Amino acid sequence: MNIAKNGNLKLAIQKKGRLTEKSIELLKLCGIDVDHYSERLVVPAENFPLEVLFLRDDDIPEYVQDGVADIGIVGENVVVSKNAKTTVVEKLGFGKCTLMMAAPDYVHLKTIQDIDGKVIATTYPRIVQDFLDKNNLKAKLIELSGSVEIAPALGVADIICDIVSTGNTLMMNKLKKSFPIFDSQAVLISSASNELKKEKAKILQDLQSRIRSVLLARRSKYLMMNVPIGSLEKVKKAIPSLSSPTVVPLADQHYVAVHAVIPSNYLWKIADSLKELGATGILLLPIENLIP
Ligand code: PRT
Ligand code: ZN
Repeated sequence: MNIAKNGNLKLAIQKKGRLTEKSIELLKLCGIDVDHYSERLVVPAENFPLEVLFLRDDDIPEYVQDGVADIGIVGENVVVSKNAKTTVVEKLGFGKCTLMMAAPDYVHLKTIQDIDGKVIATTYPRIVQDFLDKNNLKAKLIELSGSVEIAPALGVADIICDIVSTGNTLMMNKLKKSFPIFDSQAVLISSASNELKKEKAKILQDLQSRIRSVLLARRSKYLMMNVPIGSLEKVKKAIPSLSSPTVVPLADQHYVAVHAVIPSNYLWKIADSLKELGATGILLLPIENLIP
């Protein structure tokens, strides 16, 4: 692979899979445009000192560990299962899934102890073995690279331990969820042994603060409403504002407009009290970016 030896930060993301679009979208929200429709494996960002390497997700932890890429975006499940020397720099809040034990109806799996002595098919033997050790259990692991859910029907294993997101795949294969053993999401990783040169460390710092702003914006909403001036102090107390609310005078002197950034989903907890305090025209808007 011919990677330009310029001072740009090298970010590895999944070439084609569940995390690809979301990774590109996150960069876009950070103001960084990457053309990912070409067949090139290395694509320079258009407006940021970044080269994006498109790789199989399984290879990303090792490439980051060895400094082929400076940082990478990959599922936490892959990071742990590859056991590469990398550090999680940021949890990214997408690609959420759970590694879960599941069994056919005819297998008794009510308590964790029922796992003892079973044959378990999985793509993640390291994570499963860790779980077994922590719980003092013994089981035989069969490592499969895909289609884990058909292993019980084929008589290859008693139960499986696989990634579940909606649960549809388990249902279609007549398997029942039992014990969640690992919650995963996409994470930003860097090498635990290769320290970045000063220039690159600065670029990473800039990228990280942009990512943090995007994540903060995702967890927040912009609340706007008109409030009777007599209730203003009580309304201010009711709002769990991330910054102090902005109060704007209105043509009608009995009312003021109140704007505030609040955590997503919080409005439903306070909507009734706001109405009781006479708030009208309550409007909640998404925020694209939020620089703290
Ligand atoms: O080709 P490459 O090796 O790069 O990709 P891949 O096929 O190994 O990975 P990919 O694209 O399937 O998943 C990338 C990452 O997305 C995973 O490592 C997880 O961190 C995350 N992720 C999130 C998932 C899922 N959700 C998911 N549902 N990874 C896999 N699945 C599979 C699961 O294995 C099972 O077969 O989807 C099925 C279950 O989904 P539900 O929705 O039916 O429950
Ligand atoms: Zn993979």
